[in-house]
Amino acid sequence: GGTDDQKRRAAEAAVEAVEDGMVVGLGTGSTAAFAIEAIGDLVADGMDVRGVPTSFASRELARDCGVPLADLDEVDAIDLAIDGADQVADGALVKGGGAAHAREKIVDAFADRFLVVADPSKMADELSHPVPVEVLPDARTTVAAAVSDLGGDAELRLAERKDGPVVTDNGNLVLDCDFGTIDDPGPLAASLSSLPGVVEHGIFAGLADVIYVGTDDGVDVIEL
Ligand code: DER
Repeated sequence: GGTDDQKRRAAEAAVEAVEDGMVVGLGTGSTAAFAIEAIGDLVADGMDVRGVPTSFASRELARDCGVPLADLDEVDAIDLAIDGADQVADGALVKGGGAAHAREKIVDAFADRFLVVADPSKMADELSHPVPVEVLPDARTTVAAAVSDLGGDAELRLAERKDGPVVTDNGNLVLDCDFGTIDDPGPLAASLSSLPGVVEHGIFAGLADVIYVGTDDGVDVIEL
């Protein structure tokens, strides 16, 4: 993965787009965390910003950083969403490393502008990262079988400091589905969405508006 300096540079560059009065979608992961901290600094300087968190983790961090929170049903619009990615290729993303992609996709897709914050290790010519798929617990075997029929290899995401599987904020499980190189993410995304028991998958195609890539000496900004 990238360095903290690269991640912080990407995050702080994206946060420059935050203006007084905005509602901002708060992404999940270590890169988005730097954005939440930077938004906390703006609030401390007197800016009126409300954050819509995408996970338990981003909600707790926003609280610690003093970012006022709003729920999705309290806001009319989300001006900007700032979120990380596990892989970026030609504007399409794989997300879900933090198992938060169900709520992330709701917020990121609803936002008027979706800004992705990344480091060079995330950038690729084609998507090849295993695709996280959140499933209803009872559907884990039927979805795994369907993923196999689609040419993928589904692996139940096990927890690190808990026996058994990772359980999402929504109480579901995650299958990490390795399809190898994904030549055309759109159709695969549609196939995954149609599988019974799939809550959400981590292919974010056609959603991102700008990619901020933090490098060792600056930030590359890719307008999509
Ligand atoms: O879970 C997610 O979707 C995160 O945004 C993830 O994709 C990126 O996390 P990172 O910034 O810690 O690499």
